[in-house]
Amino acid sequence: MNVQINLNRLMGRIFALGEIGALHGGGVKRLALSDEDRAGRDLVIKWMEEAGLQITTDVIGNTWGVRAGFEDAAPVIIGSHIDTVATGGLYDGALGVLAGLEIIQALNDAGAVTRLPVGIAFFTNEEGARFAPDMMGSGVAQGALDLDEMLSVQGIDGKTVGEELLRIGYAGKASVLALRPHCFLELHIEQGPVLEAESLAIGAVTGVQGISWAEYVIEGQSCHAGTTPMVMRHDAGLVAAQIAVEARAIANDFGSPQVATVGMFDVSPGLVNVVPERAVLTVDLRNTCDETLKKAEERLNRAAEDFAVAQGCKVQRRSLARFAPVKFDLGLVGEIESHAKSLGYSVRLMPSGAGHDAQMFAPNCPTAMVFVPSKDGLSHNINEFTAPEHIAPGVDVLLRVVLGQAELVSQ
Ligand code: HGY
Ligand code: MN
Ligand code: MN
Repeated sequence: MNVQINLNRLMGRIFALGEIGALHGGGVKRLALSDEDRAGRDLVIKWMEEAGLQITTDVIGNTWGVRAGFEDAAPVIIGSHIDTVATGGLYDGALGVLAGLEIIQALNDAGAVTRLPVGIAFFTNEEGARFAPDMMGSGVAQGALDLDEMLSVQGIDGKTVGEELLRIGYAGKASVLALRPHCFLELHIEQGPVLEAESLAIGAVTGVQGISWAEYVIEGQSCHAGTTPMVMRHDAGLVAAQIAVEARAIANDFGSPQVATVGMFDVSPGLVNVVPERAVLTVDLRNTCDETLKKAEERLNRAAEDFAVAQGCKVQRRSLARFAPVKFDLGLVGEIESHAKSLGYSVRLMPSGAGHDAQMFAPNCPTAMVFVPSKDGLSHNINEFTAPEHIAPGVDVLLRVVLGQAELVSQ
């Protein structure tokens, strides 16, 4: 088969995209709909144009480029995201988009004809770090999230999705559900320790665990740190800390795969000699079992109420994201596993701990993901790293699944 991946070209593009939003000391910050995100989008679209793709942008800024097939039919789509968290790496999301572009380029270089069109896509705000929830663009594109509701979401800096989409010039014309793939495939770094710990090359991903994000706002009363007796205090900071400790206790009591994270924690006025009158924290709970995740949510919410009452404070909970666990297409997962084996790569089935755009496509078309190892299991960290020799097997396997699904007619 002379459809050959050019690993150097792919790595060159990963590093070039990584220049956009590069942080001093390494890592990348390309928060959704920021100037850096716009620049990253512009660069990937330039590469899509150079590859001769038919490019579309939809009403929430999702963008895809399609290479014509022998038949004018639903395309095989390879997608992911190019937005990052504030302490992001070069590979989370970008690898999936640019590996798709590399596969397109390899098809072009070989003059290959596929029966079905093949396309690549990047989705708006996969991370959810600036605007919650995550997987926002792909969720809207696949009917899981309401467009108007998402356009009005206010970010951590007070701007709305709709305003920022217009500002960066990516409020497109294509409607929700305009992207209807034959199947959806995503290559992604594992972002955890499993493949590296087991010295495996490929993860054939069986699905994505359930995700629950909530914001807790606690209202207490500021008072003098020195003169106010402890029994008279309504300390919002204490209640927030108790909620944070309870979140960890839930993860410890439930055991793996239950995880709990307090990612944002803020007390005000935040002064050394003032008892906090207000506190805000976020709690990210995840589990592969939705029933258990619900139990974790219920226990945390009960505890939050009890802590607040005990301190004479008020607590408000706002849901920021709630996605049930998702299963990927068994046939496609099997193809990933068998291609990996026939190529001589070690492979295992595994669930995804992280959320991904693929999970939004799973209800609507056959969908699956390929994982490659993350060094030290690190991601959402500026030291995120996957060596080129660990990327290559993932692209190899993805290429074969794409060729199988799109059906190579000639080359
Ligand atoms: O939070 C997640 O799992 C993904 O990185 N958005
Ligand atoms: Mn990602
Ligand atoms: Mn991420």
